[in-house]
Amino acid sequence: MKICILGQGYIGLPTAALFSLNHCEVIGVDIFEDMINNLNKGIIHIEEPGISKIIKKAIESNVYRASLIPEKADAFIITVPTPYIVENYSCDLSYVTTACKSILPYIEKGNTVIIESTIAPMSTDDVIKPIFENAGFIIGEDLFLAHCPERVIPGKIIDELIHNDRIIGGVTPKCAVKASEVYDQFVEGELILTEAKTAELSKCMENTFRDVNIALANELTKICTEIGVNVLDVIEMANKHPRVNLHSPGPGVGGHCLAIDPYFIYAKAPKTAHIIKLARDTNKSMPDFVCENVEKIISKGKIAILGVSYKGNIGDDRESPSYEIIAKLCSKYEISIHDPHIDNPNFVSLGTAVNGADLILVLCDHNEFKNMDYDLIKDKMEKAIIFDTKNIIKEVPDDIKLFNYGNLYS
Ligand code: SAJ
Repeated sequence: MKICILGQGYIGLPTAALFSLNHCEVIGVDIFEDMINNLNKGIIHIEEPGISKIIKKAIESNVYRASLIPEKADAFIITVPTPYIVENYSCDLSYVTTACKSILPYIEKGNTVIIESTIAPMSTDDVIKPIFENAGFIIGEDLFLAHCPERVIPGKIIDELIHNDRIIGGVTPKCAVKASEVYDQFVEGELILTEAKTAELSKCMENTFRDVNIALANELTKICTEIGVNVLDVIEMANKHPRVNLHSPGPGVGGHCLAIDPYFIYAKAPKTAHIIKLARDTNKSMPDFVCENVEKIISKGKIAILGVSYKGNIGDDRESPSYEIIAKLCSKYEISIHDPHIDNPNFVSLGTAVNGADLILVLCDHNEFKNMDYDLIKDKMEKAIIFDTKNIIKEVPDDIKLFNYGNLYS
């Protein structure tokens, strides 16, 4: 089977890697020329375990090629970004529709087109299907169109692409069957056939579920700080209940998924989706909460920011709350930034970041921050104080003061 994948980012590239490992010929298309040239040399732009080795092998065996232009194939998979439109929170389908239009010269009768990008409910039927119908195709008869949302977690993408169950939302039942034949090449989880609109809303709701639960934990943190209870102890105790799973509070919710997808549902039913919007607002308020508490700890001086990735152990800083926190703090404090997973010429080593700092502000749960070189920190800081917003530092030497969400009230 020949597969053409549009978008070679966090989802498209690992998906291309797995098809190429499983006897398919894969063309990976993207609009960034440098990325395409690098990919063809085996240079990978994302930090994700396992991908680099598979892509290098696939290039050597001529089963993977990156290109700026699509080619004829049996199946086309769209994995391009879907931001939200700031004015009304609706799903910006422009990258998806552009990608769909770009394959029109290459698709032939019998082909399958799959949208993996997260999209608002009804997008496939109302917006994407007409693009192919207007080009003369009859969906379900001579072209098969489906929405099959990706559900993988960065850091474990290869494993989850293979083992997670997969929702296959066909525009018609035959479209779903045809799309499932594509994933059958490598997916070992269950392929669950349904309608496109059900697949769209299921995917948006999965991320909304997580966002709402994180909001609950963040709200609990604010309540506990207000009334003087250790929120981390409360979460630990409550989670001993067999049917309770409070999530972890933090400095906010980042990434290209949870911080965006709930809005797609909200925009469809703004008068009804109260909890969904409130959860977004609560999570978006966390950078302010962090800054207010920083000000209670130190009123001036230098802050060493540790971590700008949107979550631990990945090199992805899209929608990271760290940037909002930095923007708010930099008018009042001197800021230095250290992140071992992000390549940025303005970022510095741990030693340089903490040198002369009055506060270390941990904003991301990279493993490197869980147990740091405390001798170095004590050496470089006059009075070592750490504020850990991810609650990952369990123990520090007696002469280092550690704040986390559990003791902000003290
Ligand atoms: N976070 C918390 N507290 C928690 C869990 C996460 O504050 O208890 C924060 C993280 O620090 C991060 C953000 O939430 O800033 C998102 O991280 P995440 O690990 O929850 O999720 P993503 O965005 O990396 O991946 C999610 C996953 N969705 C669900 O778990 C329902 C993944 O399965 C999806 O494929 C992905 O979104 C996507 O692409 O939609």
